[in-house]
Amino acid sequence: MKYLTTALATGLIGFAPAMSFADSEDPIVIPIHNWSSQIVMSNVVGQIFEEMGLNVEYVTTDSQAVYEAVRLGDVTLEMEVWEGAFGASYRAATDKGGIVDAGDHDAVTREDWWYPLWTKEACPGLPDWKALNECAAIFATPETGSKGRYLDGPVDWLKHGKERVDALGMDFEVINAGSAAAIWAEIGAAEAAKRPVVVFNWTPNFAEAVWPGEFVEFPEWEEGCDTDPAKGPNPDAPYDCGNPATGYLKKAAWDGMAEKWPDAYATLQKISFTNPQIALMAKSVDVDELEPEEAARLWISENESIWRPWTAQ
Ligand code: TMO
Repeated sequence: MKYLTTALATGLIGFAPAMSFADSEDPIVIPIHNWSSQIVMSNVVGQIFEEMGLNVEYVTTDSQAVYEAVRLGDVTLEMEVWEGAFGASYRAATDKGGIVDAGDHDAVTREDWWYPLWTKEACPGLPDWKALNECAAIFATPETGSKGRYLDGPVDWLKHGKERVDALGMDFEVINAGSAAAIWAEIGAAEAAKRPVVVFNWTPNFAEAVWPGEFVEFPEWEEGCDTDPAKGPNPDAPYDCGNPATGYLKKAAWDGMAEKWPDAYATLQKISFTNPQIALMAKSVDVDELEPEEAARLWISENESIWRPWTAQ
């Protein structure tokens, strides 16, 4: 009664958000990783949940270990399950139980070896991987000796660059970047002199609007290429294929989420971002230099007609 009186007196009831009486007041735990679109999108979703009157907590986690954390309910969901980087960890967690598929985003994804278009002037046979390999010497650096330098992603993205180089007998040395920013710095440093460079990249991302470029075409991905040596051109080794060229981008959740936060789970299932939306989330941080929370607030304020319907029960 005291609460009600106070609430009436301060006019709070009239302005109360669409409070969810069914959902738990415990915080929904949202994991944050090391690339910009995932951080911005996770904040967007967290802010949507807060608009619904729910509590949210963010934790920085390893992008492979997170699937075990979701399965155990230590974190509640994952907003960006990229098929190329995380399909194997997601499948492994699914096989153990405790993690559910909360639906795919509209976005179609690709993650693989990539070069800015000027690289093709020095290696005209691109994007074919065999042509790239014949050009390996133009990518050589003091660090890699006679071999070409390939800058792979940070180790937790587990791109298996080394395994691929071995499986396909390539004259490249794989170097893991310490962060996504190191990849953009490598491209930027090569730009003025139009120096050939090959790095890990992905789409949707901001990079495609900044540096026109192409993915290297490796032997086409087939299911099981990362586990079954028989798949792909080398009968004796796994990882002898490119990553999926039209991969999924999935949302995943702890299987207890639907019961503990039913409204939030229903909203999560409806959430779907497109390639341009995700590229813009990355740009807001990597080019426009907003803080991810700020970028998310901006997205929320400019796109209410998109996200509000996701919250309707
Ligand atoms: C996981 N990533 C989108 C950076 O390839």
